[in-house]
Amino acid sequence: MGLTVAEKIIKSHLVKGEMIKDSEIAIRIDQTLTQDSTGTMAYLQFEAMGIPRVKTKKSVAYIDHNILQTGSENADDHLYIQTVAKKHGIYFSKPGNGICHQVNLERFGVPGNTLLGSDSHTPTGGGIGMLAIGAGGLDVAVAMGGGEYYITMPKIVNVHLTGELNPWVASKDIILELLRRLSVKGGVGKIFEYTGKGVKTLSVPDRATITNMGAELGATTSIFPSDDVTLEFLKAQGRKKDFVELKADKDAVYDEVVEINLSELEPLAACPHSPDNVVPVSSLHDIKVNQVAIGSCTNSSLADMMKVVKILEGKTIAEGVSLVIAPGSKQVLTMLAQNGALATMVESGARILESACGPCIGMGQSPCTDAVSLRTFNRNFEGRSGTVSAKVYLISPEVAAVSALTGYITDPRETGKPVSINLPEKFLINDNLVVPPADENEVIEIKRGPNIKPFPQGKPLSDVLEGKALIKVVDNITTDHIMPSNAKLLPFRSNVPHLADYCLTPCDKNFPANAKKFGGGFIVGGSNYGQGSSREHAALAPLYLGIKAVLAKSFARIHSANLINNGILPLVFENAADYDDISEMDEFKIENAISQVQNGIVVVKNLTKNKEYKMLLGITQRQKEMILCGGLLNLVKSKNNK
Ligand code: MIC
Ligand code: SF4
Repeated sequence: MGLTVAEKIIKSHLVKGEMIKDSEIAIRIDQTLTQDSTGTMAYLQFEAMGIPRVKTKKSVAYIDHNILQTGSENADDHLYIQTVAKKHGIYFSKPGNGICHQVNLERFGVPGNTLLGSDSHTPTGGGIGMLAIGAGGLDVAVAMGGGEYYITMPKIVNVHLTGELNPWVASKDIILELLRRLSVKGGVGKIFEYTGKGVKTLSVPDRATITNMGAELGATTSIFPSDDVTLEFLKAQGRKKDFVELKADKDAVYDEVVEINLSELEPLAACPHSPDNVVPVSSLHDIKVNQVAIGSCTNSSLADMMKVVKILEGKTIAEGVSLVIAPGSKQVLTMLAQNGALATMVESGARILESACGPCIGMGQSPCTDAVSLRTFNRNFEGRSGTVSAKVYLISPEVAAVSALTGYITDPRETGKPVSINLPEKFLINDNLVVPPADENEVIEIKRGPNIKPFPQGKPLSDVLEGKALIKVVDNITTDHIMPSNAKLLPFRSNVPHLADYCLTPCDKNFPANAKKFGGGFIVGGSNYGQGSSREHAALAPLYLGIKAVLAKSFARIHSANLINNGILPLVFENAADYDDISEMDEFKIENAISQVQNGIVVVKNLTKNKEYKMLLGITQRQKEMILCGGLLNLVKSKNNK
């Protein structure tokens, strides 16, 4: 039987298990990436493992999230990451060099390699045929130390592309169409592999937009084959030597097929407050726009920027609009400066931001109260922009630029002749903001600012777990709810005790205080609990607050792994109706927890209601061991001691 592209990469990296769907496998990791908002914690954990030097082919530490320096915290954390990277064999991408996923694609990604990143949008690398997966910081730390990465062997979905995009329709519309059809839960346990004649009509940045936002489907990752288009891209980046061809065998077997005829697509928008709330842009006309933001790891390539420039050329943005643009990397920004495009942007009225995540993670540029904000980004969860009442729509760069000019959400097809761009054959290559690691015997002092606090570590599982249902939340709760991120909180990513006071506060502002008052307890969630970001803080803050288990209808992949890595039980209702039965502050008790965990079925007694709930612990033997000893770090340490 033939293999798909994803299966070929998994097969060549398989260290444990068999490629049987739904069974646990472990793969070898070639490259890792971290960014600063998850990286500080990942490197503290790496240090705690006591491994002197990374064992990967390449590990890169990026600075792109925590770039507003309104106090010393972020700068201190950056210095910590820079020195820890230098010491342990990690390349350091300085602030200003760009967004991790954009830079990794341009400068480091290698088709056929595996990449593990402490950021949920790591699958961007699938745009050049990498098997690129997002994970919690601790998993990335283990991979840096040469440890394997465990996943459940995913189902492989064939997204079969035919036809060709019409003018004004963008690759963003392809992934929005998938989100419209499949929802934010539709990709759980799956890899989306793109095939068909439509593939060759898409450039590498187009492909990367799609694999990037595949994260919003809840997918393990997404991947394109590596073909002539990939070769051209790598040549333009002076990296022809990194090219290998990768294609699925003719008789490859996929678990599911999704057909998309590119010629039938139209400009789409994800409406507030979920990336799968997708409608045609044409249905949204007459909606007045306050802010347009162009950039993020989804849409900040040179191609995206040049399309925007062509639309803005010689025009002025609408009176009521603030337009902000963040080119994705130093390479993109320098090329825009050199070819004059930057001047065109500025002349039209755009405000140029540093090459970083910026407004995507609420690091500045929060819009006004009740604003309509159009963003080329990938997430529009409520409050993520920093303005709780803002209504964020996710759209393509074309829709963004056209709407910035009209002041209303505008279908660009109404505006006349489409723009066309020509990209240079050679991109500007200057990696002078990438600091290489030190030689092995060089002595490096690690600089730790006062903001770096010890992180909470799990304890071996007690045999009896007791406490209250401290909070009960609805379906699709995101990690932005569990551990909010914004300009005020991001500087504290290395200070879990501080962050814990904000845990789940968008759902219930009293949650942290109640957790402290009652000495910990339980969280009750709906389905797809913990979707979104990879931030391990969404497990570390509950751990700090004494949370013993989360009872939910289902979990998002990365968050569930983060809970287990930190010794918190992710329990799934066998009977979803039991969820309805629970009231906040009900008293729970789990007896014989150790043997129940070993058996994979845990009975939770609701002492208040005099009921019992059968909960499933669908985790592997290895994960059970982790829970029993209080998390991955304890497990690694106990193995190292042996
Ligand atoms: C995000 O897009 O939510 C982030 C910020 O990049 C996160 C990482 C984080 O929370 O630090 C992600 O996607 O993993
Ligand atoms: Fe940064 Fe936004 Fe991409 Fe997350 S989604 S990595 S915050 S640009």
